[in-house]
Amino acid sequence: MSTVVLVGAQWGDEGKGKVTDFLARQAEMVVRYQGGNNAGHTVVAEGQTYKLHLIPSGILYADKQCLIGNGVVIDPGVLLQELDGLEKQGVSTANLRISPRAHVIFPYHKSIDMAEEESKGSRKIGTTCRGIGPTYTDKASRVGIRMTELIDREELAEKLRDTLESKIKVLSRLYGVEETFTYQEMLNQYTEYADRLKNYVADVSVLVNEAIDRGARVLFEGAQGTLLDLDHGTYPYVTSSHPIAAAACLGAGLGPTKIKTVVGVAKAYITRVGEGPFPTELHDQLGESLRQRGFEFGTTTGRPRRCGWYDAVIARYAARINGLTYLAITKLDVLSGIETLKICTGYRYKGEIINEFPVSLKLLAQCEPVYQEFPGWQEDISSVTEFSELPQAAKDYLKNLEELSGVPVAIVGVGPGRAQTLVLR
Ligand code: 2SA
Ligand code: GDP
Ligand code: MG
Repeated sequence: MSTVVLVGAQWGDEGKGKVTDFLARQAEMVVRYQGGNNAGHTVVAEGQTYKLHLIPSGILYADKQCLIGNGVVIDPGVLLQELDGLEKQGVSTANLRISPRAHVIFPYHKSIDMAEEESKGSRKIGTTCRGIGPTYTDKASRVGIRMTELIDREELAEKLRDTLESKIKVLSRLYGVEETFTYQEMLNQYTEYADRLKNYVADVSVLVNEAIDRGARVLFEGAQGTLLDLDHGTYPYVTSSHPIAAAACLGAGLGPTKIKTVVGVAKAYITRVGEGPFPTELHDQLGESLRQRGFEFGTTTGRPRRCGWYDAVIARYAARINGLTYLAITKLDVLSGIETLKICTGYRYKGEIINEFPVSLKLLAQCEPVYQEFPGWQEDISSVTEFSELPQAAKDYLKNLEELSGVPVAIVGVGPGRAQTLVLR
């Protein structure tokens, strides 16, 4: 491993937290480069469960530097809660650094997120209502407040005065929401946050490039997934950042020539939380059973996740968009006990077979999955430690999944714990 970008190859929640924690053993530095506390990355280590939202999943190792890049949006109250929670669990956060260029989430961003969702009615996106979209909107509109301004009292006071007034007007006039935020209260609260966070602020781009140039192993941890990418996902049912591999460069401040390997994390089936078309979704008892067995509920919001068969059209799309070197397949254990397994190999649309993931959502919504069927296995595989110990049917399922996806499988998850990980390559 040299410079590795780890991305979600589906609609998020593929198990990126677990795989990052696993790969972080060999890294010196772990970097988050997009998203915010919409993300929920679960790591189970030494019998403890950690739910990380903003802090990179490498934090559980005392000797790894963990960086939050400029591409991330930060809710400082949530970040401080996460820091306190980790310290309480005995995890040191001394090695965390935050980019001064990262944008800050304020309470009005959350109110706007909620009001926008409400106003869309049945066309709502199903956001996490954490203020992510409105914060990236402010960044693109060049009215956002960054960490560097947050930790400068005068700049914060001035920028917040300008912004807050206009946001209260927007909420009232556009959405009929009367907020009772007061400037002084918000300023006091954010000044308190700044006092606690300022020692973590450092130039992440400099740190990352220095580390790579001295030959250190750096791991970039994507949040959400390829199909939630603002450009390449199922727009408009996407997040407002770029969960794909290319964004690691933009969101941490390095050039593409420095990335060597891209690992796509995918479940052995597929899930989605939030609205939007989903060709292989299972609306029956099997979908419900996958949700229960895989414990498919949002790590941040607790929302039930929609479940379906593994979709190789999506896998091939993720391989192309991210330039995947390897796949890490998680949750193979959840498929134990199913008599016949299916993998979607293409879509049927008006009698024609489509092999490329469509752009038009209207078209995607009318696509019917074409499946290949494979025999399942009955054995509990959660204590298997070597690929060779897997039942033959599980080995064959993985082989077929690999061939249909067009990317070699390097890692297989057979449970949430660190030890429940098989290394194939
Ligand atoms: P947002 O809040 O603006 O980013 O929402 C836009 C869409 O992105 C989806 N999204 C997610 N999908 C899967 N997992 C996410 N993280 C949490 C988790 C989600 C949770 O780990 O389980 O707890 O509900 C995540 N974050 C954003 C979202 O569902 C919208 O479709
Ligand atoms: P992320 O957002 O991609 O990090 O994924 P989440 O943490 O939101 O959701 C993945 C869930 O699956 C978490 O509860 C993990 O602990 C769990 N998980 C990860 N890998 C495996 C696996 O191989 N098997 C099982 N059973 N659970 C897993
Ligand atoms: Mg998640």
